[in-house]
Amino acid sequence: RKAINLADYTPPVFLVDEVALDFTLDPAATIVRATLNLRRQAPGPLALDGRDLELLSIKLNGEALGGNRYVLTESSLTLDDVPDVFTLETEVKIIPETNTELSGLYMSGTGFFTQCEPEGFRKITFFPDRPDVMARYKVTLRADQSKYPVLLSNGNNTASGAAGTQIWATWEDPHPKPSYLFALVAADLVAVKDSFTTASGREVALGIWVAAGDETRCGHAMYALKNAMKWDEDTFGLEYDLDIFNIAAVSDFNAGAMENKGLNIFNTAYVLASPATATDADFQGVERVIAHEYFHNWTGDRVTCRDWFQLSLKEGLTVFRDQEYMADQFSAAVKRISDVRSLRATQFRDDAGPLAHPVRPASYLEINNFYTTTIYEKGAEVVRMYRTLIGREAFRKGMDIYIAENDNSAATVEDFFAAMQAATAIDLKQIMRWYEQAGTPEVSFDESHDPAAQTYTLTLRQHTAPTPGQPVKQPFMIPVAMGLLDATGRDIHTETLILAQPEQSFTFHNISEPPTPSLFRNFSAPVKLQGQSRQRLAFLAAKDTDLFNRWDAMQQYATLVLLDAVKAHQAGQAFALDAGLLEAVTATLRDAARDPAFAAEALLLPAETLLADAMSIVDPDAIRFVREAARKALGETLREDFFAAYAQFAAVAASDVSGHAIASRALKNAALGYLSAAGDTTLAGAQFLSGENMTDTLAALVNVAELADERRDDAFASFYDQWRANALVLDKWFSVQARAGAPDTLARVQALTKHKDFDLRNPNRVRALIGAFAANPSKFHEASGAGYQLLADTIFTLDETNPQIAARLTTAMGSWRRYDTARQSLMKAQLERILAKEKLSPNTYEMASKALA
Ligand code: B3K
Ligand code: ZN
Repeated sequence: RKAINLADYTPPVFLVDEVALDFTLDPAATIVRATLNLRRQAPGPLALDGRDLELLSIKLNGEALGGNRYVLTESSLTLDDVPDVFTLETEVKIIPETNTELSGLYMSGTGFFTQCEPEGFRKITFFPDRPDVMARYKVTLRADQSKYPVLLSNGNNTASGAAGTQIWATWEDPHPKPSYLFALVAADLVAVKDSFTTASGREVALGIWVAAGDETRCGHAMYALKNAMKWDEDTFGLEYDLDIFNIAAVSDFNAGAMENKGLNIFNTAYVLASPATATDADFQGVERVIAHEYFHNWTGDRVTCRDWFQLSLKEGLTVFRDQEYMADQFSAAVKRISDVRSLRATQFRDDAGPLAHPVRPASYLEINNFYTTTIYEKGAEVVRMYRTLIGREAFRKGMDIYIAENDNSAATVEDFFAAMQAATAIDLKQIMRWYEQAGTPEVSFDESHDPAAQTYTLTLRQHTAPTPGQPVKQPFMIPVAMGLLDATGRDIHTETLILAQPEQSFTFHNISEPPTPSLFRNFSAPVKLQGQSRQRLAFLAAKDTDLFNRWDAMQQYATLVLLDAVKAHQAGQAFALDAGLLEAVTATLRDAARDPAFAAEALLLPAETLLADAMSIVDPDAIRFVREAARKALGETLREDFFAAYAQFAAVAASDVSGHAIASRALKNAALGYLSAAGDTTLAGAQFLSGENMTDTLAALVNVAELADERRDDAFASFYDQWRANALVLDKWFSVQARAGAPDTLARVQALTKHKDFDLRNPNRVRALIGAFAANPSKFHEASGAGYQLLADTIFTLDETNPQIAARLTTAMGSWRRYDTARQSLMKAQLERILAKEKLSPNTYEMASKALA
């Protein structure tokens, strides 16, 4: 198992200018004929990647080659003696129906689909399967008309025809692209069609291809696509560059979606949505992912990555773009709050454990393991910091330069840096450390006020703990968007400071009274701010003009209070509700009508996982006990207010998915959660029964799931009866049960792994049951270790069919060192058991071995 290192990068020996592919599609034996026009760039042999390919014939400039002219291994085809410019033709056989990895060409439901990023193309044909080889593609597909009437690939459909029972179609993509952006679909699908006129007046034909019957659930995806196309024109001046844009939905998919040029392939979960079947969060997920993949057309496809170490160059930037898009649709503050909530829950956690890696890793065994929240979400934070540091105008200029300078080429993080640097006079050099060093900086502060001089001095310090392979950290360049508040909560000064040294002092003049600083407004850097007193937090929670920091102060306050309660509980003391927390929740609730979306976020207590991350030895049972006790106490104390809020926000139509309706439901369901925690379960039961809206039905079910009695069992039985035929809704049925805090959750999950609708071959189903269970903060960590055993058993079996998903599940045990010694040894034993498995995939090997290191 050999590591690939960034430092070893060498440019390709041969480039491919054009490639013609001809597919005769058959589940058991697909024939792929490839014609490559190759051009030498450097001395050396021609080495092509290829896996699971049966080579049938090979020709160089039209002449058939004998076995003595090439060397074939498990993963490559090498030709030593080749000219500088030539044509290579290969013919291979592949077997889509046995491809369970869902990488390359595979079968799902009604047909053939591909997933080539990052290294799936080498399972289709012999090719230099690396993103810095960009070629123009001409693709012909041939298939049985009765089974696969729809034939799609990248670019434009230039010819089609029929021959007997077969049909064929030729697609040509005028834009050079890396092999990972190749795609084909051959299936029995129907299209929802529309069109979009670009800013310069070109007409683009839009198609969303789904299984018959699903057309009624494509409206939101189509709306989002057109909206995103317009937004990218308005915001970044980026126009779509082909005459056709197709999206095809597939139910077996490892990721959320894929940005193949002109032919995005989507997990059905991010296409299909109707108010009866999808929650408001699902609707937002569809919109976000549709926008994200569309935005890749420029940041990913037109400008791609030189190598996979640069993955964040396209992913971090495109996540930033989709975040900005979503912020422009609803409430920017609420969007920021929910993004930061998940960054802290996932990326901060990874950054603090054995799997921590920089935004640009220096080394990997298996690139599929690096599609992480660090590459994506922390990468987006780095892009955001560029903008915070240089300002919106310069950032837009930097984007224009980046696109213009790197169009139709494979770029690096340095190219992005150079474009931004060219747009500003601020020296950005030190920002590169965010790409190179892993770990979450901790920032602390001291302050002093001099009444005579009327100055206020703020001293900021940064420190970053060691991460694997990086014992000593250099200081980061940290933008600190801040304000100084007077005693009434008014801003007396606002500024963005730059903290670039281990310690730096900033003096502010004309400050007559000691102010209250509000630091890292709108989360201006992915750091942990330490040392805020409760009193300060309570003041900021009530007064800060920055909505994000108001929310954050309340979360930090609640975290401190709940962590104290955990200590008290561990010491055998009874739970007592903190008066300040009660006051803050009361104020939020009574003021909810002003901004219900914000209030719904502010009413949520910090997640169990966040509390866990703040403890030196995680006590999952105490955390759960305390958090539930707090919810119950708040629900009981504020019963009248929660009932009033529930009633006040209940009046929205089931079919309404406007921002206003989403916010109202969020607030109503937050109230429902507290009332259920306080024992008022009839409300949840009634809401479950009356549901015509999946957000409401599911919110009710989540509360009913906590009751370990027949009310729960009846609800799940009736939900199952109603939705058994709808895979995406059935996923929710599995996942709510796996996430429940009820005492019998583990046993129920064990039973569900044997359910007839549980299917290890379907990644959505695996994530819905096993992924959700592994994220259940208390039940997965049940002291017996049976939860770990269940996860490891799944990984064991899954590794043989789908190593990508198996490796992903393994990360759930990455934080094993944070638990008590008993749980530590139980998790460690399972990781060791996985590692000892015969024929373990490199994917899972990398995650298990790094977790144990
Ligand atoms: N680029 C794809 C992810 C591919 C995942 C490969 N394991 C989707 C996206 O980020 O837009
Ligand atoms: Zn992406």
